[in-house]
Amino acid sequence: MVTSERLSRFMTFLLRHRPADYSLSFDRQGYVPWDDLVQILRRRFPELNEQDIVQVIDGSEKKRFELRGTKVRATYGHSFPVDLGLERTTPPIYLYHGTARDLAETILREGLKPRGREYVHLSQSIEEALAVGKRRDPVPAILLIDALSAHQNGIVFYASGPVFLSKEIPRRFIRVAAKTAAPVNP
Ligand code: HQG
Repeated sequence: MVTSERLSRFMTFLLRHRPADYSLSFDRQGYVPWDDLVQILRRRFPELNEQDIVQVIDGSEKKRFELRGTKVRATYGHSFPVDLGLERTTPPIYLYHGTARDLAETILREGLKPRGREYVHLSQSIEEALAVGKRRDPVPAILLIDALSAHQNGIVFYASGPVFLSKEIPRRFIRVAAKTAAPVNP
């Protein structure tokens, strides 16, 4: 039986990155037909039933997926242009970004950029940023973003579930979080 984590990972891969090896047709909002997704997932995990997929969607604390009628999409993390219909939001005073220590040094010099994705992703808590950063570095660096100040200076923020998104954060709004997991220059 496939774990829900593995299923979730494969779903985010399919829905965020539009891999050429799988024939899924995306609309402009990033939705694909539910039945087509189910078919691809079943081909990979034959024992899967639709309820398992719904559970992954409903069980995602980060609200990674959105099921609307007969279509489904990823809510963030896309590496191709998609009209998510996000509403601008006023962010909290601070947001956090967890990353590898070497990348943090570049970010402090250049600012935060979306790299392979459409947006940069920001966390509401140091704990969440730590979890994000640990994907890249066992002892990640945690950057503190002066989000409200950036917003007041024209940087646009969007909320997607608990995740905040922005196109780019200039370096003047970024510093090392006081309670960082590790010094950026150990
Ligand atoms: C780095 C997952 C050098 C940035 C996570 C990050 C998150 C720079 C990497 C969500 C840079 C991009 C997104 C610069 C940014 N120079 N490196 N100027 N600006 N970077 O995966 O934030 O759990 O696209 O630090 O948990 O790691 O899968 O972004 O390391 O919420 O739902 O470039 O994806 O969500 O990597 O992760 P990513 P991320 P799920």
